[in-house]
Parts: sequence; C-alpha cells; structure tokens
Amino acid sequence: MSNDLFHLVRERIHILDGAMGTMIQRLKLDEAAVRGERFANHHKDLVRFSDLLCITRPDAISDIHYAYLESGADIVETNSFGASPIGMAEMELPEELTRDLNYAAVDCARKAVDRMRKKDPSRRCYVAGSIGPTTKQLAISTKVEDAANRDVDFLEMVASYKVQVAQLVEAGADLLLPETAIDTLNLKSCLVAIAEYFNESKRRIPVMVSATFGTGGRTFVSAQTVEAFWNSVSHFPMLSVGMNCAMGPDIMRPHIEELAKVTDVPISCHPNAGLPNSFGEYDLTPSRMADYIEDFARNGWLNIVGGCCGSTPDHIRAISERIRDIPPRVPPEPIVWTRLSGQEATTLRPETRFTMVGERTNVTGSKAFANLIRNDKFEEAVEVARQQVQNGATIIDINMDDALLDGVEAMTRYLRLIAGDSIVAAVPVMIDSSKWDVLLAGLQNVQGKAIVNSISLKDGQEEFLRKASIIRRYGAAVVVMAFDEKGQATETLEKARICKRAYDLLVNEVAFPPQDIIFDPNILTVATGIEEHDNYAVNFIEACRLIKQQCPGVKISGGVSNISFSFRGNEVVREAMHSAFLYHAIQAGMDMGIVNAGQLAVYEDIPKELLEHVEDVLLNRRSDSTERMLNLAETFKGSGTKKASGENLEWREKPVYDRLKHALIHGIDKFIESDTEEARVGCTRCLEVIEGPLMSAMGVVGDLFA
Ligand code: THG
Repeated sequence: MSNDLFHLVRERIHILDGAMGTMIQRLKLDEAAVRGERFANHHKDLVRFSDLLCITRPDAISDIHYAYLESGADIVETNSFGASPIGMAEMELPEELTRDLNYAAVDCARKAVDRMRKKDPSRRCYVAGSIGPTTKQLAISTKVEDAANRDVDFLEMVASYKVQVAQLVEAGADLLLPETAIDTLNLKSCLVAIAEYFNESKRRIPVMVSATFGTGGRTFVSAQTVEAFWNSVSHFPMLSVGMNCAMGPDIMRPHIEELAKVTDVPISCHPNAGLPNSFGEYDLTPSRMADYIEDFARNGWLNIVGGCCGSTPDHIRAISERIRDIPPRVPPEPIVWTRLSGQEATTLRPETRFTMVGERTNVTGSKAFANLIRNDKFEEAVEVARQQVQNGATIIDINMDDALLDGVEAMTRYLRLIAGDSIVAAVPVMIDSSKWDVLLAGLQNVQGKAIVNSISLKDGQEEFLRKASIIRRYGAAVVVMAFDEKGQATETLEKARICKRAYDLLVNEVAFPPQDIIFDPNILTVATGIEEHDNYAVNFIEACRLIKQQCPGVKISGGVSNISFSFRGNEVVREAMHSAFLYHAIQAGMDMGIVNAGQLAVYEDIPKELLEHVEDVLLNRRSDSTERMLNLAETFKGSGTKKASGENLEWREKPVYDRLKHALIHGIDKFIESDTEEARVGCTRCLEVIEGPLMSAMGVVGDLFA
C-alpha cells in the first residue's frame, strides 16, 4: 500500500507531522517518569533520551501522534531517532534494547493511525520509521591532534543502521526516514544499510532522505553544497529528498530552491519553527510558518512538508490548511548528466568540454608522492593534491598500489586527511587501485560521489557484475578498462567490442546508469621502437569514436601520460605529445583524462616543427616518425621540467600589447607591473589598457576555454 506514495506525493502535497520533542517537553516528565519501572535502576541519566517513552509512556507518545494526525498530518514519524546500537552505547543501555524500542515506536504510531482511521475511514495515514544521524561523524575528525581520526568507521555505522532498519521494517513501518543528516558519509552508510537489508530480506518500502543544511547552504557538519549532496545520494532509489531542522524556513528558502533546481525526485521539507530564543523556545507562530511554506509550495518546490523542532499540531494545522489547494512539485524528467562531487559538485554537463583528473597523487606515478607516503609524511602529501587542484584538476586520482605499503590503510588515511583540506575536499576523488579491497576502502571514506578506477572483464562476467553492483550501492561512477578474460585490448575493434560487451552487461544486468560508466580504452605507449605499437594512439582515438556510437551516454577517459613513456625525462616533448594527443582524442569523444595538471601545453603554442614531429608519431603518419622524433627530441633535452611556454622567454621580445596578452593567457604575473605601466604610458587614458590588450586577451582565453 505504501508504494502508492510514489504516485500520491506527485498528486497532492503530503503533510508530515511536527516536532516530537517539543510535545514531549510540554508533558514536563522528570527523570523518574521517563525511566518508569523498567529502567528505574539504570546508572546513567535518561531524561533526555525520549525514545524510551515509547516503552515507558506509550499512550503519551501515541496521543502526540494522534494530535498530529488530527491536525492534518498524512505521515507520522516514529519516536525512534536514537534507537540504534550506537545510540544504546551512548546511553550505556544494552544493545538488544533497540528491538523493543523500534517495535514500541512503530506500535505507538500504528495505534494512532488505527484510531484516526476508525474515526475517519477515508484517511490514508502512514508510519515513517525515523532514523537519526547518531552522534558519530564519519566525514570529520573529532580529535584536533589527528585530522585522520574517526570515532567509528563506515562498516560499523552500516552494521548499526542495519539493525534499526530491519527492526523498523519488521515492526511494520510504511516507509523509512533517515533524517537530520549532517554528515553525508554517515548518511551514505545508512543508505548502504537500507539497500543491503532490502536486498537480503527481499522486502522494500519507500525511503525519504532528509539532511540538515547550515546558513551557508552546506550540510551542517560535512560542508557539502546542496548540489554536491544531491550528487552523493542521487543513486539511491528514494521516494523523496529533502531538508529538515536547521534554522527555520526563512534561512532554508534558498537551499530548497537550489534543491528543486538540481533534483529530479519529489522534495520534502520540515524546518524548525524558526530559531530558538534565549529560553530555548521557538518563536515562529503557526501562521508565520505557514506563510513561508505557502511560498515554497507556490513556487512548486514541495511534495511533502511538515515541521521539525518547535513545531506543534497548531503549526501542522496551519500549514495543512494553507497548502491544501496548491499542487505539488512536478519533478522534471530524469536528467542524465554525470554527477560527481566532493564538498562541491562536479557535474559534467553537455557543454563540459574536457575534465582534468590530477595524476600526481599516485605512488606509482610520482616518485615525490611515493617518497612522502612511504616516509609517512601524509600531511605533506596533501600538498600534492592541492597543487593538482590549483593547477586545474577538477578530480584527483589517488593510487596507493605499492608493494611496500598497506594499501587499505594508506588509502583510508589519505582520504580522511584530504577531507579536512578546504581546497582538496572540494573536488571528487578517483579511487585508483588494482586491488578490490583498496577500492572498497576508498568508497567507505569519501562523502562525495567518487569514481572507482577501475574494474574490467579480466576475471570474467560474474566477478565484473558483482563489483559493479557494490560500486552502484555506494553510489560511485566507475572506470571500466578495455580488458577481458583474454587480456588488454590494443586494437580498435577489440577495444570497442569489449566496451560494448561491458556496457550491455552493466546496463541490462545491474541497471548501471550509462552516464556513470567511464570507459578507458587503454592509452598505450607509442614510439617504443616496436612496430606493433606505432598505431596505439590512433587505435585509442578511433575506439573513442566507436564507443561513443555503440554505447550511448557513457564517458571516455584515459591515462594520458602513458602515451609518452618513451620520452621519459624530456618534459618538453612529453608535454607537447600529451597536448596534441588530447587535441585529437577530445574531438573523437574523449571526455576526461588523468593528466599532470599544470603541465599541459596549449596546443596552439606548440612550436610548429615539434608539433609536426609529434603528430607524425601520434597519428602514425610515416614509417620513420619515431626516429625523426627521437632526433628532434635530442635538441630539447635539458630544457628541464619547466612548463615549456612559461620559461621560454622569447615572448619578452614582442611588443608590449602582445606581452600582456601572453602573460594573461598563460597566467604569468612575473612581469605584469612593468608591462602594464609601459602600456599605460603609451595610452591617453588608463582604461585603454583594459579595453585594449586585456580585453582582447580575454577573448582568446574565452576561445581556449570553449
Ligand atoms: N588508466 C586508468 N588509470 C590509470 C592509468 C590509465 N592510472 C595510472 C596511470 N594510468 C595514470 N597516471 C599516471 C601518473 C603518472 C605518470 C603516468 C601516468 C607519469 N609519471 C612520471 C613517469 O613515470 O615518468 C613520473 C615522474 C615523477 O616521478 O615525478 O608519467 O591509463 N584508468
């Protein structure tokens, strides 16, 4: 019956109840009253643990539910916010008590619903099993001296939530409501617990997901923006996504508006009745609160609405009357963009040209990074990620595959550390490992929507699908390598064939969304002196075209620096190769690449002769191209690892307007003061410096950006 809700909340705005705590406070129960007989001798104060009242004062709780139903609520939330094993540990109560608590909580609500339906058989009312966030955080450290510390780990949270989920469902809740989520990783552990329980029990009830955002529009503890949050949880098939608690409806308004822009599922909202005053009471009157909610509803943002702290049956009645004739939000058609996130969203929209994934946070890809990690200098290693982000990487690839390291531990520690760095934490992570347990550890330590790098058909179909469904459950995107039981694909048709096979399996067998599949058709090294390798770049580029035709909706990525391993030590040549390779691969459909962010030449800047030699090699245009490239490369040796366009000072010979243009395009501020002054002296008005060379350079930047 509760499955009807999927349709019903699209037909009429459904009313959720108001605060339980506020109503309990009115009963003025003291310690002894809360304890009742059963907990009379408990060694710890229990007066604040109001879930206990479901056992010690069930009639009082049921009456509160009934009062909400009478005032118009369609959905009442069980008084089970803290009834999980972790909650019991907090109160030093036995873990087994959760069973009695959750069953009693559902029972109190069910009795009220039955009473209401007896009075008015036309009413359809639902019991939502409330699941609070616990007092534990997964996304932040609670120890000042150790930023990588966590009070619990992901799997402990999953285990605790799973107990509560099972009990609420088995006691007869019509839907589940994980709410007041302030830490998205913690919430994700709850969603994993729910998915596992549904899967194992073969039962399924609707799930409303609700988080709490602070004044700045970020999840209260883990600081995710609204869109980043949505990207993190959007994989979960939910009845609704929403916001509750926080600072009242006025402050929630822009955040709900933002949520309505990004999500394609129904929206719920149950704010506090304003901010608490100095007596801890909430001042927003029912009619003022209804004013705000009416405005939300008229904007088409709501499918389910109620109240959180401070709201009472009077608030719910006022809201319910006010929105009675306002139609609910019509969720838009599903939007099929690749949605990733860290604390901020990285959403690959149709107009996104190319996404850079920083490669340097890789123990096999960077000696400097490997040394930091091996010598336990994790804090300094965060700086490597920061540089990649500052140089334009919008995702960072993290790899800890080193024989001398415990990969699970290193991955866990590093991800926890970067979660506390304001620059790095903003971007999504690509968890790079050839070991499944390391990939899993990665998934358990990112609050954002990450990319798993990688899986393949190497170990057969069954293993491939098993991993894919787990990745999906954790809500990540996945890189799939063009690799099968017979090995790595090197030829165009073979690459495309394996990707198409993987695509059909993923889409048909585990309903993996195409936009979350990122194919990597293997960027292999060219100019090795082995003839079979000569066409490797062409094969990749051609495979991109075929894959985009045969596998609609997917993205394509690759490890760009692989292409140039033959020119190790010659950064000028490597940089030119990467840039020219990308120039062609992007046109063929490549969407993202693992690159050394900050070391990519601008294609148009590659000296003509060098570009011709590089493209001869990449596009396999002549049989002696490798030899010719090697000869030319000799002349660039020793130019060091400096960015070719940056350290070559030939541009200083040009007229001042050209110099300003060059400096702006390449982000060089070294000569900017003297150049600007020189330009100013030559002008009649200062403004001409801006309107002239700076604006025309901005035009070029715009073109390059596009
Ligand atoms: N596909 C996918 N993932 C990948 C790869 C891929 N992950 C790893 C790798 N390939 C991509 N990352 C790198 C990182 C660094 C280098 C190459 C690829 C590199 N490093 C310098 C070198 O080896 O010469 C090291 C220089 C230094 O020590 O500073 O080139 O293909 N899915």
